[in-house]
Order: sequence, then structure tokens, then C-alpha cells
Amino acid sequence: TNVEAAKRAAGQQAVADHFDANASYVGIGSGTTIVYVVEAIKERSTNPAIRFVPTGYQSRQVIINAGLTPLGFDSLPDGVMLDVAFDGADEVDSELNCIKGGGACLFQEKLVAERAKKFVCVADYRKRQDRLLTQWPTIPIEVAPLSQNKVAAALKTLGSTNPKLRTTLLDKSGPLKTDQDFYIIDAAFPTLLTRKDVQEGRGKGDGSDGTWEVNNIAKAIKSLTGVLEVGIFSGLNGLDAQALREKDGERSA
Ligand code: DER
Repeated sequence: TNVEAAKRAAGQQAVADHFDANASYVGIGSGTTIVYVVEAIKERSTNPAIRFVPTGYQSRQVIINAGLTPLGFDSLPDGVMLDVAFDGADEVDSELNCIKGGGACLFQEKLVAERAKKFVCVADYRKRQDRLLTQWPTIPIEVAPLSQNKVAAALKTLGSTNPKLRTTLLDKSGPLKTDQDFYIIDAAFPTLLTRKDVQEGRGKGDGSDGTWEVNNIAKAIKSLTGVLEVGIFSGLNGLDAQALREKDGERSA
């Protein structure tokens, strides 16, 4: 399908543009697109000295299945930055802000993304929207168990129409657990404004008029008691979406 072809093309492009075979530490994200990134890295016959830092159980499996050497985030030497971190996204807006967490790995994904000199978002054309919450309807939020009701109530006061506990896809009922054994709440909000939108007066973006700007809503949610992490990635060092592929394979800006 052209979606898989677009994912593969994005993976190849991201590695061609941003993978340096002399790197020491490379972050590997979660999801299905990242598999094409690892495939492209493998094609470059990597030197065995490179350590690949996973963002969770699935990411670690992808690294191991490719015959590459994983290194747990916690084992990174103090003060050392990853040379580059590759990861997917559920949606990317015109200012390269991302919604992440569709795969419930957002906590470790953000740890790794913020520890990299450069974060490369690898996403096919479906993910590219003018604003966040256009195509992807909710903000994934990782919360401590037993605090989910308080967080859900607080999200409603922030204007979320329908904060919902993500349940496991398996037949066993009950909430999905993350690699940290936490829960995920998916909170629907109206489309998020970019900084430019606020500058151009499309809304205050601070919740007071019902509109939220990306960074403001991320901060507001992150400050709620019981919230471990929020699936909004913005202002990352060197976020580069060159790997975003438009439908016909053209590169976006
Ligand atoms: O959960 C995440 O943030 C992942 O990066 C994920 O959303 C991307 O998944 P995909 O590459 O399978 O679309």
C-alpha cells in the first residue's frame, strides 16, 4: 500500500539525512514506521560500537531483531547526549509539534527525545496537518494508577470533552498498562492553536476563551497531580521533519 511505501520512504530519507555511521548513541522510537528506520540503518552495515537506546519494550525488540546492540536509557554515562533520536508520531503540525503516545510509549520516548542532540520525526504524509488534533483526536496522557479519576475531572475543567481511560485491546477487560505500569488517558480537545495562530489573534490559546495553544495545554496538563507525561512533543532540540513525506514522495519544507 502507498502508506507502507510512504513509511519506508520516510525511514530511508531520515536515515540518509541524519544517521552518521560514526555515531556512538542512537535513540530508537516506537511504532511501525521506526521499523523502516532500523531497516535503513541496518543496510548501512553499522559499526558494532554504536549503542541503540530503546523507548520501551517494543522498541528494544526491534533493535534486537535487527541484530543491533541495545543500551538501556538508565545505563547512559552521565551527561552524555545521544547523537540523534529517531521516532514516529501520531500527528505533526506546521511548527513541527507532535502528538505522540498512540503506542503508549510516550514517557520513555520523551526521555530519549530530550536527551538527543537532534530529534528526527519520521512520519508519512497522513500525519502532517496544519494543527494538532485535526486528524488525531486526542492527547495521550500517562497517569499514575488511582489518580485517573482526579486527572479526568481536571481535564474536563481544562475543556476536554471526553477524557477516556485507554483499555487493553485484549479480551481481558481493564486498563492498558504502560512499560511503567501506569495508565493512559486519551483526552479529546478542540484543534490546538500554533504559536503563529495566537500571534495572529486566532485565539488567546490559554484556555480562557476555549482555545489552547500547543505549549500551554501541554504545560497545563503536565502540572496536574498524577500526570507522569503528556503526549505533546514541542520545541525539541533540532526537531527535523525532513523525513515527513508528502503523498507523492515530495519532501515537505
Ligand atoms: O506512540 C508513538 O508516539 C509512536 O511513535 C507512534 O505513534 C507512531 O506509530 P506509527 O509509526 O506506527 O504510526
